[in-house]
Amino acid sequence: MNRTEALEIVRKHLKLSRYEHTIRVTDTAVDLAEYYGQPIDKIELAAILHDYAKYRDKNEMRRWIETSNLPKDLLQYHSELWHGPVGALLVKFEVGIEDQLILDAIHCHTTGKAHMNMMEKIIFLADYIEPGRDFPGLDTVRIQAKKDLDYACFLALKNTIDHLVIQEQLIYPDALHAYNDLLRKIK
Ligand code: DGI
Ligand code: FE
Ligand code: FE
Ligand code: FE
Repeated sequence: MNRTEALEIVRKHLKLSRYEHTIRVTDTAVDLAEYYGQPIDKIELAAILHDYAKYRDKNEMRRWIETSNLPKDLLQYHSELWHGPVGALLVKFEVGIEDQLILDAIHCHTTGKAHMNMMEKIIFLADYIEPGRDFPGLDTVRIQAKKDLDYACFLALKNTIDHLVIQEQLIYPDALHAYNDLLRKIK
């Protein structure tokens, strides 16, 4: 499946603003893939499809989690976290993507996880730093993205977790596992 075909598919599932975000994530991810010598076509496809399930009905997503082998603990956390894992499932069964590296990167793009591979880190980070985003501290993360990928991912997680703590929101364990894993790597 090429870029144009994949974009046509996701366009039908997204609002215009989310589709535009998807294109910016894709351009950012391809740039990082080139910079780090990673497989460009796969990373491009993962980026295009990363928010495929973003607008699925909450009850439908809950049913997918209940009836598939997705982690059941997701149901105890904010439904905003469901579109990555459910997206990976639907990209496989509706879009026909079989490549496990692509599916894994879609699965963990919101929270991260321990021991992320290059493709997972690039998708996770591209989603966070794409030029349409404006979080506090983002300039530093953008600079670090091309200096130290682990440190950039760590900063993205730290900022997100900081924000969630201040908002007194639950933190999904995979986000903490990602934070701990990256902190050990950069120390
Ligand atoms: O789908 P996007 O908006 O492009 O971005 P995303 O998939 O990274 O989702 C971002 C949202 O997910 C953002 O509002 C922060 C939230 N998030 C990330 N990790 C956690 C989390 N929310 C909770 N409650 N717990 C987490 O561990
Ligand atoms: Fe997302
Ligand atoms: Fe993200
Ligand atoms: Fe996104």
